[in-house]
Amino acid sequence: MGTPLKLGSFALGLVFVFSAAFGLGSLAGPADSATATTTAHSDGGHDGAVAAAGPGEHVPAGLQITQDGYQLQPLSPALAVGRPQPFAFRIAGPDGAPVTGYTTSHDKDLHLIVVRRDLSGFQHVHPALAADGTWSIPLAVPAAGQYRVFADFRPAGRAEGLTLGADVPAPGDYRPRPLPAASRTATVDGYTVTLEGDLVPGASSKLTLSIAKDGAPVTDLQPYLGAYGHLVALRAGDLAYLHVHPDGAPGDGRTAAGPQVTFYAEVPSSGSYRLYLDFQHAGRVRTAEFTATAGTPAATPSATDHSHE
Ligand SMILES: [Cu+2]
Repeated sequence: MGTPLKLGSFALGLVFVFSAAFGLGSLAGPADSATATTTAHSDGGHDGAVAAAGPGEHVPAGLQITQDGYQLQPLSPALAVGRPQPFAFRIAGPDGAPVTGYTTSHDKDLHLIVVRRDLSGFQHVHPALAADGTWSIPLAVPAAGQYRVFADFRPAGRAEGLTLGADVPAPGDYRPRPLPAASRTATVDGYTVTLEGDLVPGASSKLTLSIAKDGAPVTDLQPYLGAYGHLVALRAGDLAYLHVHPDGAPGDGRTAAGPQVTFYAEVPSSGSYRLYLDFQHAGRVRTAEFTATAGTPAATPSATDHSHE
C-alpha cells in the first residue's frame, strides 16, 4: 500500500478521538478485568499496554448480538434485494423489555450499519423509533448474501455506547467478492479521496483523508451528523467494528471544512480492514471505501495473538 508514513508519537497523546463504541481503550491502565467487563467501554487513556492484554481481553465492538444484558433482536427475517422493504428490530434491555430511551450521539439515537459479510454493500442509515421500542426503516440491499447489521447506540442513563451485531440474510445466489486490494485512493461520484497514514495495531493511528472533486481540493464540506466525516472500519474476517469520529468539530475555530479530515483510529490487531468514510458535499452524503492493512504490531508481540479467541 505504498510507502508507509511514519506516525509521530504525538498521536498517542490524543485520546479523545475514540468512539465509545470501540472499547479497547478500557484495557489500558490499572483497571482490572472485572471493571472492564461491567463498564464495557471507556475512552480512558491508552498506550502500548492495550496490545498486551491476554486471555479475557476486551472483545471489539460489533462481534456480539448481546452484551451487558442488551440484545439486538431483528424482527425481519431477511433483507430485500433491490426494492426496499421494511427492516425492523428492537434492542432488548437487561430487563428483557425493548429499550425506548436513548441518548443522542451525533444527531441520532441509533446508527445502523448494514454490510455484506464480504464487506461490500455498505450502508449507514438511521431508522425511526416507535413508541414501543421498535426500530424500522425501508431497506434494500444491492445483492443477495449474508449481511451483518450493526446497531450503534447508547441507552439512556448508560455512560457508554454499545454496538451489537447480527447476521441477516438476503436470500438468493450469493457470489462473494474478494476484498479489494489495499489502496490509498478511492473514487466515488467524481470525488477522489486520498488516505495518508497507517493503521498500527494497538496504537492510536493518525489517518488523514483528503477530498478532491475533479482534481480540485474540496474546501466546503458540509457537516454531516455533527462532523465533517464519519469513519467506520471493519476488520476483514470477522467484521469487528470501529466507528471513529474526526479530530475537531465544525465551528470549533480550528477545524477546516476540507479538504482534509483527520481521524485517530486504533485497530485491535494486524490484518486487513475496510474503511468507509461518509462525507457530505453539495447536499449529498457519499461514502468512499478503502482497504487498509494494519502492519506489524507496534507495541508488543501479543497484539497479534488473537488465535485463542
Ligand atoms: Cu449514523
